[in-house]
Amino acid sequence: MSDKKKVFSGIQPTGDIHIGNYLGALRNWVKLQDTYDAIYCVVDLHAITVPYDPVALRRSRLNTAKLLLAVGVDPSRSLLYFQSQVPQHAELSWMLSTITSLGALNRMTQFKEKADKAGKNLGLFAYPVLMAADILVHKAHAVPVGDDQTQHLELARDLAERFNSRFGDEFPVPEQITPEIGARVMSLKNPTSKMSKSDEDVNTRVLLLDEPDIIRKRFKAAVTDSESEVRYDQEKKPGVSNLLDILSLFTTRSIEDLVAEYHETPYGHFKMTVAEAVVEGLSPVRSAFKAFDDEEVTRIMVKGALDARTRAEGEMASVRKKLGFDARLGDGA
Ligand code: AQP
Repeated sequence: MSDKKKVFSGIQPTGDIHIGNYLGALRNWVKLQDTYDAIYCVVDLHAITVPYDPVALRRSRLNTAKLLLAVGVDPSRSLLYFQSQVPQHAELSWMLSTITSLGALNRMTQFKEKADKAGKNLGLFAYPVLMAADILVHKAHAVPVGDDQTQHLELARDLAERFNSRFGDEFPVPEQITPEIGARVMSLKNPTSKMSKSDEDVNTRVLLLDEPDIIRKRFKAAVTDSESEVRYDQEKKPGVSNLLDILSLFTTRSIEDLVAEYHETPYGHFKMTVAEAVVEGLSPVRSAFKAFDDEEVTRIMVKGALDARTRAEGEMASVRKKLGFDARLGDGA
């Protein structure tokens, strides 16, 4: 095992991955593989907290894994697996739930938003505890996520500290890694809300596997404002600012530089410039996705799950002991 610090993150296999997921989280996943012991997970147990179809889930979890490989998650440098295949996540989640206050869960804004659409169930309410377990089961030091996950990560940090002070030092308190630009990519139709997989309106987002003409169509219909100047002002011009963020991330040019070039460009033309940058930026992802076959991806994920189980089991021994479960099977204790 390496001496590097550990980084953990997960993505739900609910629906298709959009450029918000990519710019806010996945690009960092890929970058961090070089400097951290990287552990990445398709969090399929989280996906069943909202109504779903098991047949569709089977397909979308495999496609999500394939997309992670296509964006550059490299199984020779990172551990990649399905959460449901590593039972230690659920075990630690139960343990952590016993030190989680209902008040903390009641304050979670994502639960309120999702419960309004999907209905309330205990799994959805306890989702942030399972997310904390996902991170802590690997004793991760850092978590690359978009800023919509800040509140959940704070709970994970609280639970690590609470466990350590009650039962003795066990978990590092994980830090959040969020990109400076792209931490919250906004909806193309309602630029004051984040781009989201579960938004009913498909025009709000661009998926990593969208065909070039669909990408152009989405940007053409993107909401801007009634002015005619391309400038960065998140409060007064959220639509244009969001487009500038996206263009900056796909071209690696600074916002300042882009504003200097495009400030007098008509919105229609500017939107097409953004669309073309995204089409070009996503083209290698689309090709890589097509090149993977299902069996190969399944093999990678099975190997990942076996390794992840071994590692999680190694970490759980001292957690169990601290909680008073230190008998070995067969001891009769
Ligand atoms: N709009 C976004 N901008 C930047 N980052 C984002 N993320 C999500 N939306 C944006 C980040 O993507 C990672 C994976 O997200 P997830 O699958 O765990 O679910 P989520 O955060 O709930 O994202 P979605 O796409 O909006 O899904 P639904 O609609 O199901 O809620 C996370 O790191 C997240 O921060």
